[in-house]
Amino acid sequence: MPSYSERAKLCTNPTAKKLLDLMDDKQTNLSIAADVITKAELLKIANTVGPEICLLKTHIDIVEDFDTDLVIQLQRLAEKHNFLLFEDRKFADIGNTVKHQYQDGIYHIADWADIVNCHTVPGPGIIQGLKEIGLSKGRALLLLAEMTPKGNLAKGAYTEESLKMAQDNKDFVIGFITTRQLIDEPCFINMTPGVQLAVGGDNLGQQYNTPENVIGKQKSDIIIVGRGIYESADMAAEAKKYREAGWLAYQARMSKS
Ligand code: S5P
Repeated sequence: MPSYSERAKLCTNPTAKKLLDLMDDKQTNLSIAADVITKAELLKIANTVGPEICLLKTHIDIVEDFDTDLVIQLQRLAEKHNFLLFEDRKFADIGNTVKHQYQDGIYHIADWADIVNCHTVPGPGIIQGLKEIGLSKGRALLLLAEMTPKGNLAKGAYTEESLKMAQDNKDFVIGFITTRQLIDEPCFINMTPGVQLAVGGDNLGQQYNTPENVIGKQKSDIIIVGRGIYESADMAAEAKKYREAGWLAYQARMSKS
Protein backbone atom coordinates (compact mmCIF):
# COMPACT_ATOMS: atom_id res chain seq x y z
CA MET A 1 0.00 0.00 0.00
CA PRO A 2 1.44 3.41 -0.94
CA SER A 3 1.86 5.93 1.88
CA TYR A 4 -0.45 8.92 2.17
CA SER A 5 2.27 11.24 0.85
CA GLU A 6 3.07 8.93 -2.09
CA ARG A 7 -0.60 9.12 -2.97
CA ALA A 8 -0.52 12.92 -2.64
CA LYS A 9 1.92 13.10 -5.54
CA LEU A 10 -0.62 11.42 -7.84
CA CYS A 11 -3.54 13.71 -7.07
CA THR A 12 -4.51 16.79 -9.06
CA ASN A 13 -6.94 18.31 -6.56
CA PRO A 14 -4.91 20.70 -4.35
CA THR A 15 -6.94 19.95 -1.21
CA ALA A 16 -6.44 16.19 -1.62
CA LYS A 17 -2.69 16.75 -1.99
CA LYS A 18 -2.54 19.03 1.01
CA LEU A 19 -4.52 16.64 3.21
CA LEU A 20 -2.54 13.51 2.29
CA ASP A 21 0.76 15.35 2.74
CA LEU A 22 -0.16 16.79 6.10
CA MET A 23 -1.33 13.37 7.35
CA ASP A 24 2.14 11.90 6.85
CA ASP A 25 3.94 15.07 8.03
CA LYS A 26 1.90 15.29 11.19
CA GLN A 27 1.46 11.52 11.54
CA THR A 28 -2.27 11.52 12.06
CA ASN A 29 -5.30 10.06 10.31
CA LEU A 30 -7.72 11.34 12.94
CA SER A 31 -10.59 13.72 12.22
CA ILE A 32 -12.71 15.14 15.02
CA ALA A 33 -16.47 15.54 14.57
CA ALA A 34 -17.04 18.68 16.64
CA ASP A 35 -20.81 18.46 17.06
CA VAL A 36 -21.30 21.17 19.67
CA ILE A 37 -23.75 24.03 19.66
CA THR A 38 -21.79 27.03 20.90
CA LYS A 39 -18.93 28.98 19.40
CA ALA A 40 -16.91 28.71 22.62
CA GLU A 41 -17.20 24.92 22.74
CA LEU A 42 -16.29 24.55 19.07
CA LEU A 43 -13.22 26.76 19.40
CA LYS A 44 -12.18 24.95 22.57
CA ILE A 45 -12.31 21.60 20.77
CA ALA A 46 -10.39 22.98 17.79
CA ASN A 47 -7.63 24.35 20.01
CA THR A 48 -7.45 21.37 22.37
CA VAL A 49 -7.42 18.54 19.86
CA GLY A 50 -5.93 20.61 16.99
CA PRO A 51 -2.42 19.18 17.54
CA GLU A 52 -3.76 15.61 17.13
CA ILE A 53 -5.94 15.88 13.99
CA CYS A 54 -5.66 16.20 10.23
CA LEU A 55 -9.21 17.44 9.76
CA LEU A 56 -11.82 19.29 11.82
CA LYS A 57 -15.34 18.30 10.81
CA THR A 58 -18.06 20.82 11.58
CA HIS A 59 -21.86 21.01 11.51
CA ILE A 60 -21.81 24.79 11.34
CA ASP A 61 -25.62 25.10 11.26
CA ILE A 62 -25.99 23.73 14.81
CA VAL A 63 -23.93 26.54 16.35
CA GLU A 64 -26.44 28.83 18.04
CA ASP A 65 -24.20 31.90 18.26
CA PHE A 66 -22.56 31.54 14.85
CA ASP A 67 -20.91 34.67 13.47
CA THR A 68 -18.20 35.38 10.92
CA ASP A 69 -15.63 35.72 13.68
CA LEU A 70 -16.09 32.00 14.40
CA VAL A 71 -14.94 31.19 10.90
CA ILE A 72 -11.97 33.55 11.17
CA GLN A 73 -10.92 31.95 14.43
CA LEU A 74 -11.35 28.41 13.07
CA GLN A 75 -9.16 29.32 10.12
CA ARG A 76 -6.51 30.73 12.48
CA LEU A 77 -6.54 27.53 14.52
CA ALA A 78 -6.36 25.43 11.35
CA GLU A 79 -3.25 27.38 10.38
CA LYS A 80 -1.72 27.23 13.87
CA HIS A 81 -2.20 23.47 14.33
CA ASN A 82 -2.02 22.44 10.67
CA PHE A 83 -5.38 20.84 9.95
CA LEU A 84 -8.06 21.30 7.27
CA LEU A 85 -11.73 22.24 7.68
CA PHE A 86 -14.52 19.91 6.57
CA GLU A 87 -18.10 21.21 6.73
CA ASP A 88 -20.32 18.13 6.94
CA ARG A 89 -23.20 19.85 5.10
CA LYS A 90 -24.46 16.72 3.31
CA PHE A 91 -25.93 18.66 0.39
CA ALA A 92 -28.82 16.75 -1.16
CA ASP A 93 -30.71 19.00 -3.61
CA ILE A 94 -30.60 19.83 -7.32
CA GLY A 95 -27.46 21.46 -8.71
CA ASN A 96 -28.87 24.99 -8.85
CA THR A 97 -30.05 24.94 -5.24
CA VAL A 98 -26.88 23.46 -3.75
CA LYS A 99 -24.83 26.14 -5.49
CA HIS A 100 -26.63 28.72 -3.34
CA GLN A 101 -26.44 26.59 -0.22
CA TYR A 102 -22.68 26.23 -0.73
CA GLN A 103 -21.90 29.84 -1.58
CA ASP A 104 -24.61 32.06 -0.09
CA GLY A 105 -26.85 32.31 2.98
CA ILE A 106 -25.43 33.04 6.41
CA TYR A 107 -22.55 30.56 6.30
CA HIS A 108 -20.81 31.19 2.95
CA ILE A 109 -19.42 27.67 3.27
CA ALA A 110 -17.38 27.80 0.06
CA ASP A 111 -15.34 30.69 1.47
CA TRP A 112 -13.84 28.69 4.33
CA ALA A 113 -14.50 24.94 4.15
CA ASP A 114 -11.67 23.08 2.40
CA ILE A 115 -13.94 20.05 2.05
CA VAL A 116 -17.71 19.51 1.91
CA ASN A 117 -19.80 16.41 1.22
CA CYS A 118 -23.01 15.55 -0.61
CA HIS A 119 -25.50 12.77 -1.03
CA THR A 120 -25.69 11.24 -4.50
CA VAL A 121 -29.45 10.69 -4.49
CA PRO A 122 -30.07 13.67 -6.88
CA GLY A 123 -27.63 12.25 -9.48
CA PRO A 124 -24.51 13.87 -10.99
CA GLY A 125 -26.07 17.37 -11.27
CA ILE A 126 -25.40 17.94 -7.58
CA ILE A 127 -21.68 17.40 -8.14
CA GLN A 128 -21.72 19.67 -11.17
CA GLY A 129 -23.42 22.47 -9.21
CA LEU A 130 -21.00 22.28 -6.28
CA LYS A 131 -18.06 22.05 -8.65
CA GLU A 132 -19.08 25.28 -10.39
CA ILE A 133 -18.53 27.06 -7.07
CA GLY A 134 -15.76 25.07 -5.43
CA LEU A 135 -13.32 23.96 -8.13
CA SER A 136 -11.86 27.38 -8.93
CA LYS A 137 -11.38 28.00 -5.20
CA GLY A 138 -9.32 24.78 -4.92
CA ARG A 139 -11.98 23.10 -2.76
CA ALA A 140 -12.90 19.42 -2.67
CA LEU A 141 -15.97 17.22 -2.35
CA LEU A 142 -16.65 13.85 -0.70
CA LEU A 143 -19.57 11.66 -1.75
CA LEU A 144 -21.60 9.81 0.87
CA ALA A 145 -21.28 6.40 -0.75
CA GLU A 146 -22.20 4.55 2.44
CA MET A 147 -23.56 5.58 5.84
CA THR A 148 -23.12 4.19 9.32
CA PRO A 149 -26.60 3.99 10.94
CA LYS A 150 -28.59 0.77 11.10
CA GLY A 151 -31.09 0.39 8.27
CA ASN A 152 -29.59 3.08 6.01
CA LEU A 153 -30.23 2.79 2.28
CA ALA A 154 -26.77 3.71 0.98
CA LYS A 155 -25.69 0.27 -0.22
CA GLY A 156 -25.55 -1.99 -3.25
CA ALA A 157 -26.39 -0.26 -6.53
CA TYR A 158 -26.56 3.14 -4.79
CA THR A 159 -22.98 2.80 -3.60
CA GLU A 160 -21.83 1.48 -7.01
CA GLU A 161 -23.44 4.41 -8.84
CA SER A 162 -21.84 6.82 -6.38
CA LEU A 163 -18.43 5.37 -7.24
CA LYS A 164 -19.05 6.00 -10.93
CA MET A 165 -20.02 9.59 -10.23
CA ALA A 166 -16.75 10.06 -8.34
CA GLN A 167 -14.73 8.57 -11.19
CA ASP A 168 -16.39 10.97 -13.63
CA ASN A 169 -15.41 13.96 -11.46
CA LYS A 170 -11.93 13.21 -10.20
CA ASP A 171 -10.85 16.86 -10.38
CA PHE A 172 -13.27 17.79 -7.59
CA VAL A 173 -14.40 14.58 -5.86
CA ILE A 174 -11.52 13.46 -3.62
CA GLY A 175 -13.15 10.55 -1.88
CA PHE A 176 -15.97 9.14 0.14
CA ILE A 177 -17.75 8.92 3.42
CA THR A 178 -17.79 5.16 3.69
CA THR A 179 -17.30 2.35 6.17
CA ARG A 180 -14.45 0.84 4.08
CA GLN A 181 -12.20 1.26 1.06
CA LEU A 182 -14.59 0.93 -1.88
CA ILE A 183 -12.12 1.05 -4.73
CA ASP A 184 -8.34 0.84 -4.86
CA GLU A 185 -7.61 4.26 -6.38
CA PRO A 186 -4.89 6.30 -4.66
CA CYS A 187 -6.55 9.69 -5.07
CA PHE A 188 -9.82 8.68 -3.46
CA ILE A 189 -9.61 9.29 0.29
CA ASN A 190 -11.93 7.11 2.36
CA MET A 191 -13.24 8.67 5.56
CA THR A 192 -15.14 6.64 8.12
CA PRO A 193 -17.35 7.97 10.92
CA GLY A 194 -18.93 5.76 13.56
CA VAL A 195 -15.64 5.13 15.34
CA GLN A 196 -15.01 4.51 19.03
CA LEU A 197 -12.40 2.52 20.93
CA ALA A 198 -14.93 -0.29 21.44
CA VAL A 199 -17.51 -1.69 19.02
CA GLY A 200 -21.04 -0.51 19.93
CA GLY A 201 -23.71 2.03 19.09
CA ASP A 202 -26.06 4.71 20.41
CA ASN A 203 -29.81 4.58 20.91
CA LEU A 204 -30.54 6.27 17.57
CA GLY A 205 -29.05 3.69 15.24
CA GLN A 206 -25.41 4.84 15.13
CA GLN A 207 -22.99 1.90 14.89
CA TYR A 208 -19.39 2.07 16.09
CA ASN A 209 -16.34 0.22 14.86
CA THR A 210 -12.77 0.48 16.20
CA PRO A 211 -9.82 2.37 14.66
CA GLU A 212 -7.99 -0.96 14.20
CA ASN A 213 -10.84 -2.46 12.20
CA VAL A 214 -11.61 0.66 10.20
CA ILE A 215 -8.04 1.44 9.12
CA GLY A 216 -6.59 -2.08 9.28
CA LYS A 217 -9.32 -4.43 8.08
CA GLN A 218 -11.69 -2.11 6.22
CA LYS A 219 -8.77 -0.22 4.64
CA SER A 220 -10.24 3.20 5.21
CA ASP A 221 -7.89 6.22 5.43
CA ILE A 222 -9.33 8.56 8.03
CA ILE A 223 -11.26 7.88 11.23
CA ILE A 224 -13.89 10.47 12.19
CA VAL A 225 -14.56 10.53 15.93
CA GLY A 226 -17.16 12.66 17.69
CA ARG A 227 -18.61 11.78 21.09
CA GLY A 228 -15.78 9.32 21.77
CA ILE A 229 -13.51 12.36 22.13
CA TYR A 230 -15.52 15.48 22.92
CA GLU A 231 -17.63 13.85 25.64
CA SER A 232 -14.50 12.71 27.46
CA ALA A 233 -13.39 14.62 30.56
CA ASP A 234 -9.88 14.88 29.08
CA MET A 235 -10.36 15.57 25.36
CA ALA A 236 -6.67 16.00 24.60
CA ALA A 237 -5.72 12.67 26.21
CA GLU A 238 -8.60 10.87 24.51
CA ALA A 239 -7.74 12.36 21.11
CA LYS A 240 -4.14 11.14 21.58
CA LYS A 241 -5.45 7.60 22.15
CA TYR A 242 -7.48 7.65 18.93
CA ARG A 243 -4.64 9.23 17.01
CA GLU A 244 -2.23 6.56 18.18
CA ALA A 245 -4.67 3.72 17.44
CA GLY A 246 -5.38 5.08 13.95
CA TRP A 247 -1.71 5.65 13.17
CA LEU A 248 -0.57 2.25 14.43
CA ALA A 249 -3.23 0.58 12.27
CA TYR A 250 -1.99 2.56 9.23
CA GLN A 251 1.62 1.61 9.89
CA ALA A 252 0.68 -2.05 10.35
CA ARG A 253 -1.19 -2.00 7.02
CA MET A 254 1.77 -0.36 5.30
CA SER A 255 4.21 -2.92 6.63
CA LYS A 256 2.05 -5.83 5.38
CA SER A 257 2.11 -4.69 1.76
O1 S5P B 1 -22.91 7.85 7.83
C1 S5P B 1 -22.50 8.76 8.53
C2 S5P B 1 -21.99 9.94 7.97
C3 S5P B 1 -21.50 10.93 8.81
S1 S5P B 1 -20.70 12.28 8.08
N1 S5P B 1 -22.50 8.65 9.88
C4 S5P B 1 -22.06 9.63 10.71
O2 S5P B 1 -22.07 9.44 11.94
N2 S5P B 1 -21.58 10.82 10.18
C5 S5P B 1 -21.17 11.95 11.05
O3 S5P B 1 -20.10 11.53 11.88
C6 S5P B 1 -22.26 12.48 11.99
O4 S5P B 1 -22.97 13.54 11.38
C7 S5P B 1 -21.46 12.95 13.19
O5 S5P B 1 -21.03 14.28 13.00
C8 S5P B 1 -20.23 12.06 13.21
C9 S5P B 1 -20.31 10.88 14.19
O6 S5P B 1 -20.34 11.34 15.50
P1 S5P B 1 -20.21 10.35 16.76
O7 S5P B 1 -20.49 11.23 17.93
O8 S5P B 1 -21.24 9.26 16.60
O9 S5P B 1 -18.80 9.82 16.73
